Amino acid sequence: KNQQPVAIWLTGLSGTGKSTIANALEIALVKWKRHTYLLDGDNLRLGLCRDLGFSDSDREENIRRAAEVAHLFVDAGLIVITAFISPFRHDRAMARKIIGTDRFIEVFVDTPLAECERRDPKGLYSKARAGLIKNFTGIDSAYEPPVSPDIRIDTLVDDLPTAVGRILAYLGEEEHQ
Ligand code: GGZ
Repeated sequence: KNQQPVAIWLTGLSGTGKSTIANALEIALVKWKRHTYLLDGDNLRLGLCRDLGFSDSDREENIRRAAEVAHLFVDAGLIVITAFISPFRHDRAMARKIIGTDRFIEVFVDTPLAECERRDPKGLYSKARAGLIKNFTGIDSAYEPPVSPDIRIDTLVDDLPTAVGRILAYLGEEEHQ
């Protein structure tokens, strides 16, 4: 049986490694000869969502548009990988509804805030602490962790190949249902 098209929805704080996991997962799926599309803030916030900032309502609209685009690509038969902070449960539930409950795989990329701040690859946390960036997730804007994600990746324990392997294993299991 062929792999069902799905959206693999990564959620987690800035600096958890969502994009790194998304990229590595895409490479692995292409090796499996799957057609994939990766959606993230880098390709959406520069174009389709360039009018949006980081207020709660702008994030909601960002996630709504991302989910609608993901839905189109899933309909076209692609495996869509998304890498948005998507901090609010309500917005992730909306994304699940838009894409289709049975075609939405929620992956919680779980890294403690203190570790994200320690890594701070783009210096954004220190800017947020200094008040130079407002509404920064984890500092002065909430992150609501998933209550029952399909997959949880603990980046303090799981290295990149392990994380990708967990997602691939989940997809493989789905395939045999
Ligand atoms: C969170 C922000 C903010 C604020 C700019 N809060 O680590 P990054 O840089 O590359 O990823 C973050 C990205 C988050 O965009 P998303 O579209 O994923 O967010 S959401 O799902 O909440 O709509 C970060 C950068 O944008 N960034 N300002 N205030 N992240």
